[in-house]
Amino acid sequence: MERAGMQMTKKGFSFRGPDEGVHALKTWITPEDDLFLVTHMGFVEISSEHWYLDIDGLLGNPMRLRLSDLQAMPQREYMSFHECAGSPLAPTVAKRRIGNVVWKGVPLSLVLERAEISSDASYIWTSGLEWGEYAEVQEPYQKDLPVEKALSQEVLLALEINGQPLTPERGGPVRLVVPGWYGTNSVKWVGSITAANRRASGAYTTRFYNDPTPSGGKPVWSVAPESVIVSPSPYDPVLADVPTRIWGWAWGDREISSVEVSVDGGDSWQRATVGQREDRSWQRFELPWTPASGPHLLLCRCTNEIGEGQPPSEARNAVHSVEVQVRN
Ligand SMILES: Nc1nc2c(c(=O)[nH]1)N[C@H]1C(S)=C(S)[C@@H](COP(=O)(O)O)O[C@H]1N2
Ligand SMILES: [Mo]
Repeated sequence: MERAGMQMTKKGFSFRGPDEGVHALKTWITPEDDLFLVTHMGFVEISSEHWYLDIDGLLGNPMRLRLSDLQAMPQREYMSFHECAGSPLAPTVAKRRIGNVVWKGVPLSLVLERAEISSDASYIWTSGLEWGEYAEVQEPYQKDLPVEKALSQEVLLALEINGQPLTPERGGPVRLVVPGWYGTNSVKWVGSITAANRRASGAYTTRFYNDPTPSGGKPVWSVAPESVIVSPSPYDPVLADVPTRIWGWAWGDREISSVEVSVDGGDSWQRATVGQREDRSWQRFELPWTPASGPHLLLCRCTNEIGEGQPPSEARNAVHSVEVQVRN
């Protein structure tokens, strides 16, 4: 995987995110500084001149694209929430690493069409350029997508986030972005794409990011419905008998159709108003609230357009709660 003109920084797993967690996410578009960062084996730095992308496997026209080749192709913008699935070693722990951003790049479908993808291809494998160790595994960061998702218009080889070129930490100069699917699928520092007729067999698609179910592993792909309370936070002063509002974000691969909020620890629920979504953005919800003094456990839960909801606990999309002290 190692390439000329490339080096790695901060070797090993690292996570960075706002100290206040979801309570920092007050704006519709999440600024880069408030957007979480994750890497398993370290960050890659590679100059634009040295970067290239190899495309091979089940296709008629294997090719190597340089950055200037990609820049010369049609690009599109797409707004999407961006969410980390959490640790693959603890897949039922809710981490709530989330943001909402605008990506810009070349649709992967255009590249695959130009490479004359074969009708025998059923999966698209992508690999990052880095090397190193994670959880005692030494393997490239390789992921796969069913070809139907890979060819859908929202999947991009992204060059920009929120109108700015991708930084090295963000996966620049080019990363894959798979809107609607967990962040693990959006391979940073992408260096190769392979069309195949089976799933990728590496650790990042089998051991990690493959939820155990009674009928076998379920790949961590499409994002399940989830919602968080942004405000009030546990640190906000909330005054008794003063009208305020409870608000937050709800998202999922499918559109969210309803959000309910509880101000009494889950004994009773009220329906919040839910805003629209753009592309695959998150949606804002809000409920007016005039609190009585004392402690309150606030919860929110959402349902998507096909009736899927959030489990109360033991899941990456478990119901979120916030404890607030309401004072006189
Ligand atoms: N090459 C590579 N791509 C990667 C990862 C990685 O470790 N290496 N981590 C993945 C995970 S788990 C997540 S959540 C997102 C994080 O993207 P971000 O740092 O831009 O938020 O990148 C994904 N893509
Ligand atoms: Mo992640």
